[in-house]
Amino acid sequence: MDEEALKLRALDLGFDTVGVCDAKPAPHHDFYKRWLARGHHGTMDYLESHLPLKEHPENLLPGVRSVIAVTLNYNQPNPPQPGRPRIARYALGRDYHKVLRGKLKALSRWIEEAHPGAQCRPCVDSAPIFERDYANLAGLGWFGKNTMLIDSHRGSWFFIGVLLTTVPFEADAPAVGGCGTCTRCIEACPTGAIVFEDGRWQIDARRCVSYLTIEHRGEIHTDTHGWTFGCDVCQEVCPFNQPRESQPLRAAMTREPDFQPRHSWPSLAEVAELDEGKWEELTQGSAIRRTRLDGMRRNARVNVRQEKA
Ligand code: B12
Ligand code: SF4
Ligand code: SF4
Repeated sequence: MDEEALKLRALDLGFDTVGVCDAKPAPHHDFYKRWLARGHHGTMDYLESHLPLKEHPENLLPGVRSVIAVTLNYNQPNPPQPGRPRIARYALGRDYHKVLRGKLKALSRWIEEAHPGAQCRPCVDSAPIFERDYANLAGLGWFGKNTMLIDSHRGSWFFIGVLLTTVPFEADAPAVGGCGTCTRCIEACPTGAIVFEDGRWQIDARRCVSYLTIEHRGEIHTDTHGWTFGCDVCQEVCPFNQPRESQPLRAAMTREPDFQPRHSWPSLAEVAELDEGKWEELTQGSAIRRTRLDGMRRNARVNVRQEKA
């Protein structure tokens, strides 16, 4: 099938970039294993139980030949509002799992119509696959010291989705690039979560504000530096995310209507005491649900305490 047609279809569906790589074994599975062995995943036990499945996309779709990787920009202005919850940009609008999955399903249908008998499997975030690695192999970006996948022209404010398919498409070349001598994210990270070990910069999730406010259960004993859900500091400071005249796509705003903010949140003091009904209303169809009501209340309490200190 014509790769050109596939890519045009993906762009038509609203994705910002698309690339293809062969369905080969995960290139950095051993590094990931050592990252887990160091305990950097904290209590994200699902990452450990996914370990064997992550070795090869064949484990997710028998007969898979190609991995189609896509990106979708979620960037939008997000100035801090004193006294209100500080929510990372990726979670301001509709849950990205739903948005990307819907578009990837439409792409699957298109492939399956052209190739009767073909099989496809969309993966967004929660499937056991190294999304950044396959997106890198498909030419969509390289690894920054903050571990984000960075597109030299656009920056890193994008989600990644992958579509596994039994149809063989011609592969693109992997993306190349690098941070050079820059260390801005490492200096700016409020909790020192970007650490150099095992020959690479990586995140010790146990210190990362994003992990603490979203994935961690139980009390938070450290400062979350004003963040109530997620954290964007290591992207906000990255030079690849600063607007630049010679790079018109860099730091561009999202074109996805579903990512527009859905609600205006009540004050931190109110969020700290939020009831079930209001929580349901505020988080319907939103990725914020991941932290659960008790997590969001806890995060707001931490913010209130820190504002007073
Ligand atoms: C677990 C997880 C987290 C954890 C851990 C983050 C981390 N950096 O590992 C926590 C909760 C902290 C987190 C936070 C965030 N996350 Co997150 N997360 C994931 C998830 C589910 C798995 C990531 C993973 O495998 N980590 C394990 C470690 C070992 O990965 P790593 O350090 O990046 O190492 C890889 C590379 O360095 C490479 N590598 C290793 N050795 C070598 C050697 C060479 C030479 C090279 C070139 C490469 C290489 O291979 C390694 C394995 O993949 C992915 C979705 C998915 N299924 O992939 C989303 C994902 C990475 N997250 C995403 C986002 C948006 C975020 C946040 C921005 C959300 C927020 N605002 O709060 C933050 C950013 C924090 C940060 N700086 O990473 C996006 C990233 C998009 C992008 N442009 O990169 C993803 C891809 C989800 C998606 N579908 O869009 N996340
Ligand atoms: S998301 Fe925040 S806490 Fe986590 S590594 Fe980036 S700057 Fe540090
Ligand atoms: S801030 Fe600098 S070091 Fe960090 S990811 Fe961006 S370019 Fe790389």
